[in-house]
Amino acid sequence: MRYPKRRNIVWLLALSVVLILVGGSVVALRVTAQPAEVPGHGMICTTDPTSTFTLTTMEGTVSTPDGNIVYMWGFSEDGNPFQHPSPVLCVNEGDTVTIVLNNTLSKDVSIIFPGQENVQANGVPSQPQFDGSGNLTSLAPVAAADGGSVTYSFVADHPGTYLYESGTEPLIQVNMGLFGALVVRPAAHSDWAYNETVISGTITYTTQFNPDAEFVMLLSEIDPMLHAAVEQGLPYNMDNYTPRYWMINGRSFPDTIAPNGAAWLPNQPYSSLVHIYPYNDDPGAGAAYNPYPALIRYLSVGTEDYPHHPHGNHGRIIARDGNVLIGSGGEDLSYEKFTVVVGPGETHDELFAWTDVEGWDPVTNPIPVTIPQLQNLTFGTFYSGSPYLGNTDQLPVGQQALNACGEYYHISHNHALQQITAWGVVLSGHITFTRIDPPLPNDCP
Ligand SMILES: [Cu+2]
Repeated sequence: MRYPKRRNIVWLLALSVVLILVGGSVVALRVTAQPAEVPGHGMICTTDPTSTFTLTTMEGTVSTPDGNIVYMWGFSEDGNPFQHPSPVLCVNEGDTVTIVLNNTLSKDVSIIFPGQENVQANGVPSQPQFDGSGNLTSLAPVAAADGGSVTYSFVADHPGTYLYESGTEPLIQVNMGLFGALVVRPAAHSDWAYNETVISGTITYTTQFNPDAEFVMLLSEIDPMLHAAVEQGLPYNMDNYTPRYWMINGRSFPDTIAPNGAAWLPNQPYSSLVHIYPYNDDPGAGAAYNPYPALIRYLSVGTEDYPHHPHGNHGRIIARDGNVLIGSGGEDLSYEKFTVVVGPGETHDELFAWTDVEGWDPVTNPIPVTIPQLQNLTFGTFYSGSPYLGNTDQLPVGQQALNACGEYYHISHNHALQQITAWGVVLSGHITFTRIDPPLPNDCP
């Protein structure tokens, strides 16, 4: 899944038309118009054959679900317009990664790459910067304000999920949006998260995942008063720092579940809907055979722990901060978790599969309770009218239905409930959904 490095009108129009036609949700969505495929959901990688990226600092705005517009900064790649968050850069283990930072802002900016070793800046080791009085001014050499440039490079030695972010006034600049995700894929297995195999008794454990089900959850927060002060060039007392918005991949719920590239979110291209279908390890199951889990890459640039919990099934944490969870003797240290607590600056990789444990079926295995009559039910717009996966049924007259094909939806959210708000509006912020489609083949859009 590659993100086109140069967008054009034709591509955007074609995407808009396709998104409208399919109602916006979509494992099967494949944009055939040039220049590249853009899936409706799932991680969108920005790649380059030589792993060379030109990041330019940009000003822009994002919209929030309470109707607000917030001034932001961001890194845009290769002449693209402002986007938030900055692009997901994907490289392969062993690549020499080159990042050319061009700074258009009126403040010095730098980039740090937590987890990468021997980072060079303009050919010399990237190190913290100090002024003449010995005060720390930046965690890395800067691209000077108003047109400066600096080139960072490193060898991506370790597969994993990492951040890249501003190392200059990071409390302000990261909150302003100068951050993104960096994914390093194992050289030998692009569909494994890490190289290692663990054999524990009769169980062989690898980090192989379904490449059509790879997701990023980049968690962040915004203090809009800080952003207003920066926009107006005014000082801001960071003692007053108060986040009001919480974002996943740069959007607050319900925008989080809109597709990648949604036309009404022109600067916020990344969906965070986890769109999967049931786990099935029976090789005789035909198209329903789905033996590899989804991979969800959690990252946080917030200022406090975010206890994120996907409902429906536990996930298996396989790595933290780019370190696969294997002991020194090769033992499997991965663990199942209901709530993934992602601390500031951390990354957690999770394998996630939805298993149809009970296998309820209206004919062969009906639910052993009487379903109340229609007029005695209340339900949300994502209910299909039937409790059975893949079935749709009658809804009350006038009920709006956003369910497409009898799929299930599970909420997936931050359990610090004050953070599922948008400046006081409840049920926003750090919420997204897991969408489980009926097994393939299905007629889901
Ligand atoms: Cu919950």
